[in-house]
Amino acid sequence: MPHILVTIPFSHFCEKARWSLEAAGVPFVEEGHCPLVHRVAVRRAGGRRTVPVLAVEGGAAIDDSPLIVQFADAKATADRKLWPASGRARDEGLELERQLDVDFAPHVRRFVYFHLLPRRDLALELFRIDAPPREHAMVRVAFPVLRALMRRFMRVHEPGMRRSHGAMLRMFDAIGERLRDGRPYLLGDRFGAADIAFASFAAPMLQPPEHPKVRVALESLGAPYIAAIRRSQEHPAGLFALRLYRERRAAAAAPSA
Ligand SMILES: N[C@@H](CCC(=O)N[C@@H](CS)C(=O)NCC(=O)O)C(=O)O
Repeated sequence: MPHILVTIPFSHFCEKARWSLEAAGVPFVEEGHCPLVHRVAVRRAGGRRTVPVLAVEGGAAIDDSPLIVQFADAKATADRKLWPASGRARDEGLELERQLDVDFAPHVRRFVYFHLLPRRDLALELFRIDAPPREHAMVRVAFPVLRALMRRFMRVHEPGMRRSHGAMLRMFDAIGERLRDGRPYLLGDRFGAADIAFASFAAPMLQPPEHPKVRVALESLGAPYIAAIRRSQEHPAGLFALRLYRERRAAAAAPSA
């Protein structure tokens, strides 16, 4: 059996794991699920609660994206490594990843869910992506309950959304600042895991056309979300992430020679 990546396919944490495995050239099969129902699959795969979970062929489950990235990095050949081998650059990269995981990704998610969850049609369209049809049918029926639970678990409300918007913009500025010296990637000259993490987490605010799972017609999103996307797309950090999707995302997905 190959490695299996259990996901909620549209999730930005899952995109980070998927892109990392692909960039490292680690083959895997993805198993997508709908939100909340995913917990059954997560448990079955040996994880605790969240996706992504990588059920390693013949091994234990890895249920945290930084550890999945480290697994991918360990398997990668020298030309596809995701982290510098050692030293200051590696520590700096791991610290940046931690900041993105903690201080950025959850804020993007809360901002997006605040605008998305009132829209049953759109939310269900996203939940449908690569999910088992039976699961999606269940989620359709249970949508009002599911939505209430998601709002509660992620504290999706107006003041929270505003705080998250501020935190998100601060990270865009910090990333823009880091790139001001003209470096092509976050740690310098080499593309790697920090770039993948930022681009994956920023994707819901940028809607890059190269995203392997999510295709949303921008016009369907509602004015405040569209305005935030437009601003992000013009921000230096947004332009950087869009470039990574354009230049690196399809290449990562292509089977290695
Ligand atoms: N620290 C985890 C966080 C992953 C995470 O928050 N995953 C979300 C999807 S975006 C999740 O599974 N949420 C559902 C839940 O908490 O039940 C990682 O980096 O893998």
